[in-house]
Amino acid sequence: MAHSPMTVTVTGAGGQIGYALLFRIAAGAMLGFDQPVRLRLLEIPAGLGAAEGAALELQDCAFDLLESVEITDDPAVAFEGANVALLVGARPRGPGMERADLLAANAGIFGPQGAALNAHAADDIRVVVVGNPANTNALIASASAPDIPAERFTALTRLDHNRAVGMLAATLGAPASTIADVAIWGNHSASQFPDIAHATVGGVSAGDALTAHFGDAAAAAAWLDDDFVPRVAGRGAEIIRVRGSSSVASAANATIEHMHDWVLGRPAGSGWTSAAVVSGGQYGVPEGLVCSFPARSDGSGWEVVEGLSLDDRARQRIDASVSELVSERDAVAALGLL
Ligand code: NAX
Repeated sequence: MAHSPMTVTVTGAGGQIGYALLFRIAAGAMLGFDQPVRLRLLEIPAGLGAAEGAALELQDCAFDLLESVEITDDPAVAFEGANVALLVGARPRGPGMERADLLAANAGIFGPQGAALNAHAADDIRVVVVGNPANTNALIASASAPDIPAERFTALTRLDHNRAVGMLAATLGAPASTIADVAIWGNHSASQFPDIAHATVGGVSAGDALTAHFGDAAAAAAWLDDDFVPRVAGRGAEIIRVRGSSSVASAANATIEHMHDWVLGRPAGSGWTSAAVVSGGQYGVPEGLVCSFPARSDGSGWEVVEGLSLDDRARQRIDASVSELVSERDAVAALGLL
């Protein structure tokens, strides 16, 4: 039986990541190759021309699944009946901008967008925030949407997850498809903790595979602490340095995978992934923070993978990232924005 169309709202649709997202969504990569979509593109006035240009190109693709494209600078119009919202547009850090200024500027975007989602989105709305600071922006949007369950607001750490998988695969010379159960904990920032303690490579523990690769356990541990963790956490800056521009295609790909797995479930036997979801207090993370955890989805919702053992090193790194999330939340609350 044919599916009824789903409405997908993309904010910042005229930007770089927007351009890399729209065509794959319209082709079916996000919601299924049999799922018609209606696209709503939200931009600020300065970005409307770029969004209109993308819409012309979407028309020129004549996608079978694309029912309509609507472009607007009004969040109420953009989120009307939305089933899926990808919140990509955000205020970048300008010269001399302090962290509090950045948080406040983004609260001025994500607060009103949360309120518009609350008033206009469909009952089954699912939101992923990509625009930085993504975790706290998701918290702000959720706080402004009291009628939408907090679990429907997530932030993107799938890119960090994929970076960790890719780096492990490249180091060990193993296909990425053989790597399972990597985890990203904490904030989508330099404080995040990419964790391979429970990961496997072709069914073998990643720790054992690294020990074999580096010759002994101490060398493998040094690589993890001095190379892997900082390089995954700093990969965005590395891409800017090498490419001359920030991550775009990989960010769009991760956004599509996050929403695909949330709506359609993860493929059987594929293990867990990472997603920033509202904490229910798991692993001592304060309730209500939007924090990255190892997470599973069967298509009904994200479920944090519980019961994993954490050694002292992991505990310290997770605590450090979570305390950054707490300080972001407190800074926004101090401004009266939560
Ligand atoms: P661009 O500057 O190319 O595009 C952003 C677009 O958002 C612009 O077209 C702008 O007009 C629009 N915009 C700004 N305010 C808006 C508002 N209130 N409503 C609607 N649209 C608005 O940036 P791009 O490279 O696309 O990156 C977008 C965001 O993703 C940035 O905040 C960036 O930091 C963040 N990222 C997050 C990642 C993650 O893993 N969570 C990784 C990639 C990326 O760095």
